[in-house]
Formats: sequence, structure tokens, C-alpha cells
Amino acid sequence: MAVAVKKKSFLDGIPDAPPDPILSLRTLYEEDPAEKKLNVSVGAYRTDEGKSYVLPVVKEVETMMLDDPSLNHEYLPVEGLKEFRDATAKLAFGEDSLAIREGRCVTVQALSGTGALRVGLEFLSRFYAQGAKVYIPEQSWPLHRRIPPLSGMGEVGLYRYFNADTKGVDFTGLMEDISHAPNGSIIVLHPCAHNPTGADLSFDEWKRLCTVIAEKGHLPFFDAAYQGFATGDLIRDRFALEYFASQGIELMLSQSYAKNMGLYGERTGALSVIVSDKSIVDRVLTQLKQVIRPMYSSPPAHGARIAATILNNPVLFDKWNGELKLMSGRILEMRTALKLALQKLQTPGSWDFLEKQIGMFSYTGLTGPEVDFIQEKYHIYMMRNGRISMAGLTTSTVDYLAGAMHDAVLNAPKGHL
Ligand code: PGU
Repeated sequence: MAVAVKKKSFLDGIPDAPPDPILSLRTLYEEDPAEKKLNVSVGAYRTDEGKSYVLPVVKEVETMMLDDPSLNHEYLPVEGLKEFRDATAKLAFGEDSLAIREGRCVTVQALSGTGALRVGLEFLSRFYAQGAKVYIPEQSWPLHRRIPPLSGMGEVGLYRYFNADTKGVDFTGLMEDISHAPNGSIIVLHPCAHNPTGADLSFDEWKRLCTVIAEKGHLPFFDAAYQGFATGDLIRDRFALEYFASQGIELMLSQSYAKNMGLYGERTGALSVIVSDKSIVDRVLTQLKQVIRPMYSSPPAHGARIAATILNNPVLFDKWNGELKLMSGRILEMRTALKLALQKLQTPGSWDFLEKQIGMFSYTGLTGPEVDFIQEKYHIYMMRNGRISMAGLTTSTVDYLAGAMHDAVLNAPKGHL
């Protein structure tokens, strides 16, 4: 006899979730039947043919892996692959980092940058001073706002970051807000290629910020999703990390190999904690494992093996460096091309800032209504805050985007809704 079917599902009252401000655009783009369309929403590198890109050095390592009889599909340890964990900390803080040499740095593998942030914040919610608030830049990657409350850290506070007039960092505002945050706050920082503004602190500004953070006893939480992508130089891009660590500051770091090795879907990343006292590192590691184990048990192996092989082999490492230069170089070319195209059209406004911004994104200053106008009329998909992924632009699409921006600046409804 059939079981009586209940009329109502236990999920009848389930509300619709709001769309993700970045990832939902990809679906809209894919579903758009228009012949001419462009997706410059997500921060993912594309070739000048608009194709997704597997780094040749990654391909080379994968080919080697295919023939390696020692590889298997066993579980990795909860904390991840040892060769990867050691190498990724050195990439961030430098080969000679005192914190590493003194054994004060704990690193665990994580599910890319997002997973590292999530594990790190959940760890802090268990062991950091109760009631401490997480501060993020006023303009930031949307998940910086969402992850802390979901990790038990409460709603975030904001610090000023961007000066819309100069299109650079509002360093005075940032310093004021960080000085006024309660002592011992957690400060989320983008060490390079700030997402979405493309405006970074100068080396001197990092040093001044470091002094204030030390005086206030704040805990910096660096989110390094673009090392090597800002300038094409891994060492230059890690300046803030290396400097803070060298000053004896305790800190947290999330790292992602999504962009710089193109390992987006492999979820390859790491979380590091630098502490002032070597005697506590073992306890930190065991507690990080306590966070990870019931969350996803252990991390995926494939991407970590690729990254570890590249990071630990000088020849492959050099190849990777060259490929980073090529990718960041293409992005710079797109910046110049878009600027020139807008200037040629005499689009109102000064577009010099496009070349000054750094990293994958351009924060164009386009308003919400202008972005809507462009999406509707030109089928170009970008974030509603006016952020464009320069890495999604190609020589053959620059003029199309510039034309759409020109039209929007002149003819879209005014306002910032
Ligand atoms: N941190 C920052 C500052 C990021 O921009 C991103 C990715 C991440 C962390 C997380 O990257 P993982 O893939 O987890 O390593 N931001 C991109 C990708 C899309 C997204 O929202 O995840 C972006 O377009 O902003």
C-alpha cells in the first residue's frame, strides 16, 4: 500500500535567496540569447580570444602527474599536503621569514581563499577575544561582509577605503577609522590588487598602517587572492605580508591560487596564522583541525599537488613567474586600450585612472542605472557597483565596451540607485 502523500512539503515556506552579486551574472550572461554579448563580471582570467586559460606550467605538471605511479587518491591529512603548506607560507612571507624560521607560523590547506577565510574566522570566533569586531573596507569583495557573521563573529564594521574623487585610497580616512576601532579589532586587509577598487596602499602607507595596528593591538587578517596578479611580481605583491610579519605582528592570512595559478575550480588555498610564541603553535594547529574536520574533513589533493610541485621546483617556478607576467601584462594592455578608446570617443570624465588602478578589476565609477542601461542595451554584464573584470576584456571587445560606456554616461538615467 502506498504511503499517503502529504499535501504540503516541509519546505513550503522556504523563501527565495537573493542572487549572488557576482556569480548570478554568469548565469544571466549564459542565458542571454543576444548574439553580441560580453561578460566582464567575474574575476577570472581570459585569453585575448576570450577563452578560459590553463597555465602551460600547470598543464606540464598535470602531464607529469599522469605518469607518476606514486600518486593515489587517498585522503590528505585534515591540515592538507605538507609540501604545499610549507611552500605556500614561504611564498607569502618570504623564504627567509623570521616567523617561519622561528616556527611561529602555522599553515593549513584550505578550500581556496573563501574556505581559508571561513576556517580562519570560525577559529577566531572560538579563541579570539569575545565581542571583538571584524572590520572590512567600505568597498570590498561581497563575501567579506557575509563570512564573519556566518562564522560566529557578528556583523562587520567598515573602515573608509576609497576616495571617489581621486580614485585612490582614502588613506586619511582609513587611518582615522582604524585608529578609532576598539583595541584588538580584527582588520581585514587586501595586501594587493584591492577588489573592487584596484587602489592599493603605497609601501610607505603600509608601514604607517602597521604602526597603528601594532599600537592598537589589532589583529590583521590579510586576504591574498591576487599575489602576482597586481604587478606580475610575486615578491613586490607580498610587500605588506612580508613587512607585517617582519615587524613581529601576529596575523592571519588567507591565500588563494585561483587566479595566480588559474586553479579556480580546484579550490587550492591556505590559511596561515603567525603567533608571537612558538610554544602555542601546536595547539593552534590542533584547533584549526578541529574546525576543519567536521566541516569538510580534509581538503582536495589535486590542486595542492600542482601548486606544491610548482612552488618547490625552481625551473617550474620560473616558468610560472613568466606566465604571471604575461597575464598581468595583458590586463595592463586592456587598461590602456579601454582608456584610449574612451578618450577617442571623448566620453565625459577623465579616464586616466583606468591605468592607475591595479589588478584584475577596474572600478569605473559607473552608477547602478548606467550598469543596468549597459546590460539591457548592450548585453554587457558587469557588477552593479561599476566593477569591470579587465581580465574578461579582449582586443576585439574593448571598443564595444567603450561604446556602451560612452552611451551610458551620456544617455542612461541619472542617479545612484
Ligand atoms: N578574496 C578576494 C578579495 C576575492 O576577490 C576572491 C574571489 C576570493 C577571496 C575568493 O576566491 P577563491 O576562489 O575562493 O579562492 N573573487 C572573485 C571570484 C568570484 C567570487 O566572488 O568568488 C571575484 O570576481 O570577485
